Amino acid sequence: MRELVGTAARRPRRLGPLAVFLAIAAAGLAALPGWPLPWAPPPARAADPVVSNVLFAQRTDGSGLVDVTYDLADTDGDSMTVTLLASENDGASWDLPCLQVSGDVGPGVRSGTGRHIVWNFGGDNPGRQLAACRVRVVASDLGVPFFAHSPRHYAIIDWLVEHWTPEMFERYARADLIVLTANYYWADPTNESLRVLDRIRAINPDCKIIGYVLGKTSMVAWENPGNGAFGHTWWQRTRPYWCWTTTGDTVQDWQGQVNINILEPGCREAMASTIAEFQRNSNNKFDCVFWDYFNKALWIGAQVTMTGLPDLDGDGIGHWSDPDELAAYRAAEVSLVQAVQDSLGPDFIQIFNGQRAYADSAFAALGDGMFYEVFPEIFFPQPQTLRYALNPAWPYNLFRTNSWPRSRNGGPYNIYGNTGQNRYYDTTGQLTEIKMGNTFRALSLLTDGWTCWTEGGNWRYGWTNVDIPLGQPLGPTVIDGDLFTRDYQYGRVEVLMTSYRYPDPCDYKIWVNGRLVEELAIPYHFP
Ligand SMILES: [Ca+2]
Ligand SMILES: [Ca+2]
Repeated sequence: MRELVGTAARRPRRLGPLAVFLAIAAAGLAALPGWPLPWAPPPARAADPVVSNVLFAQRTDGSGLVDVTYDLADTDGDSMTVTLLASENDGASWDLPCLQVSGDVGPGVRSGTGRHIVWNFGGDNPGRQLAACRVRVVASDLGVPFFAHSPRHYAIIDWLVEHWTPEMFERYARADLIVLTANYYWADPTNESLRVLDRIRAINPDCKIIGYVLGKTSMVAWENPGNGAFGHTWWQRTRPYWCWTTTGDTVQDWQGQVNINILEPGCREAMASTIAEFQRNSNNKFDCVFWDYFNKALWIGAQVTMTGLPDLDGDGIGHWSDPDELAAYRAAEVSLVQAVQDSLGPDFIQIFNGQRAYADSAFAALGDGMFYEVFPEIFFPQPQTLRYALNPAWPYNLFRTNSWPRSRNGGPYNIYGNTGQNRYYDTTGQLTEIKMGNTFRALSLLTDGWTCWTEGGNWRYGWTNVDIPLGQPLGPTVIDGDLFTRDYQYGRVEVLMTSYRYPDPCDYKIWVNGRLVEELAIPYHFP
């Protein structure tokens, strides 16, 4: 991927009937290195595409159309995917809508001089007058488009991905936050030499990359050194702290995982120091850890069997009816988070999975965000789950919990995710998958949360088909009965709860500058 910026000249030219004018790129082109842009070019490969001579000019016929020309070269002859981006703030952000484009843009663009894009600026930005504008042309020879999206709250959670290709670096780098399983990146010979995290950051320096770690268990499979050096070290160092039941059985809360006793200071020390040691020694340095997970008490998956009751303090009283043990368990979670902060500093982000942070503001404030797993099925009372999540009168609503975590590290990072799949027959009789990430995006636009996409394994709902920029919010969400609306710099989002009942998603609409660009109102969807 390579890109260049057309430099705006200070020669605004007023147009006719549309009352739209736009600064016109004169000649100057800017090479990118050193520019404070959201995306920097990745390390050069022999056959990277090269974009040059980006120029643009608005037609003077009153049509509002802008002609963008550029030269495109790829020495190994790849077909390229070209994305046009625009900025009205001198490149501080690139979310000025440029959705209505034609010509040498999108997939299938070949090398050549004088490539030509027609941008319907007047259609995308009716009535807007700009004294200065910049455009960027981004070309990928790996088939990846780089649309602007806003707010910059797109997350990918992929606990399964382990093997990387050049195409994947570009595809994943479109997100603003990525959660990856730390054991696949710390001390893994292939991924250490690949420097996976640096490659993602080379494309998107603003992307926060988070290492998934365990908050209260060890993987049984990590006894085998072949399943990862970090995991095996974790297994060895926490082996003395396995949890036992009242009848002497081992405690498991999920298949393949054995619980470790975080009530023991030595166990917490082993966990925190192992995380800190591998983070410091690895080429793949995460911005943070994602803890899986912290609840107020142990929760045992239905598929796990054991005899007796978990008894972490060994007093013969089962976990759930032992007030001292429950208090100690909650205190141990706090100590564990503080131990990691003591080792890696307050700038090291910590995100909590699990239901404790959803309802405990003091605990949430120890970290930078929380993950709403299986959202909104878990925690929110069914079947009116989202009605609670968006109700300001309900104590754990998303507007309120988003104010609990720290903001010093760019957060809060409250992430809405669900790996399930939901389908319906649309108005044409076609079985259609609801892209839950798109639905969660509408909710994120209201609540300043993060919409979550996952790829790989059985999590196949992929990336959004509607990267659409709205710019910055102009104010808080306005609630009028079942209708939730919020205005943005370049558009508006509307969520309607009237026919909502989980698992059916809520209806929503998104406009860009007065034009409807996205709608879900089952059985209808657009686009
Ligand atoms: Ca190429
Ligand atoms: Ca006990």
